[in-house]
Amino acid sequence: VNLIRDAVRALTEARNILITSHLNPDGDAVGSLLGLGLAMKMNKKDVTMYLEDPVPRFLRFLPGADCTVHELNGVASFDLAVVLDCADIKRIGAEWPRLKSISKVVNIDHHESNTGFGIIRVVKSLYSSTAELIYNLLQAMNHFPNRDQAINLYTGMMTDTGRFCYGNLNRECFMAAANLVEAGADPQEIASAVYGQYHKGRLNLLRRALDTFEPLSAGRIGMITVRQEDTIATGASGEDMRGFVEFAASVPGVEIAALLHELEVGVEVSLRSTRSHDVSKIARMFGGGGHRNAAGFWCADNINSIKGKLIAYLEPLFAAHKSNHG
Ligand SMILES: [Mn+2]
Repeated sequence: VNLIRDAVRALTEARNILITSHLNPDGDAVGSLLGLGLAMKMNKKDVTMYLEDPVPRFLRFLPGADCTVHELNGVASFDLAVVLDCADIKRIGAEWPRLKSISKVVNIDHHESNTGFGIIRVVKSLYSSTAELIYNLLQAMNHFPNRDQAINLYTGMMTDTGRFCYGNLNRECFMAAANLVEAGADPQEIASAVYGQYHKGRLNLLRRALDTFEPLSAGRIGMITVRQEDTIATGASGEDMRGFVEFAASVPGVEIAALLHELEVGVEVSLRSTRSHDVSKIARMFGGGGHRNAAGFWCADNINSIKGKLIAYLEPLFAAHKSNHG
């Protein structure tokens, strides 16, 4: 079944297209939204690029970022909605019920846990990123990305592969990235815009965060904790914590890394797996989601109670895996 062909037909036939992605948007959400949105605008479509949350500061360099809208009130009706990078339609936020009134919903995603919403589903969990899927979709439309579109798609691929380091990479992914570079995406410029943003507050926050590193369960869990007082004292924000959990994951012996970020209400938990453990399963247990190697969830508990629950959940998993370590 060529589902990409169905999506191509729907996009070709549509006139008013709503394109959207998830809350707390990351590089793949914004990059694939803008990559597809700008390409459809070029194809003379009426395009609304909607995100409930604002584009985070580190992604505002992306061409078209200022064309995103953050509310749908008063916006005309749509004959097609494209939902990107969302395992569940509710991930787009409060406006999700509005999509029921749109005759065609296309679901384009690479989460293994995708619920299968939408009349057309391009859900391929082997892909590095939704941006890579969009690249393939555009190819199937005989649309070769221009520079602005290439920058967006390249950014989506780069961020969802941890700067081309994770296990979700293959030849096709690098070939797509190479073609995007040829179309005008500058790897150095993009990497420096996304990752070269350690302002003083963020550096201070990182120092505090690293100080909290704790090896738990005989070093198989690496935990980093950021409390509210740390963000307040350093003037840093939630997006400044991106990448922190990777430091815990890079400690030898750590199989699962966790970053616990205390919010005004509850705690946001980011998980990374460096081996065979599937952290998306753990995240789903706590009402969140993600991928095998990177996932997350929000929990109403306090830090100590979440820590206890995580350890209680993980220790039996480690016991089951013991034989692998001789
Ligand atoms: Mn993604």
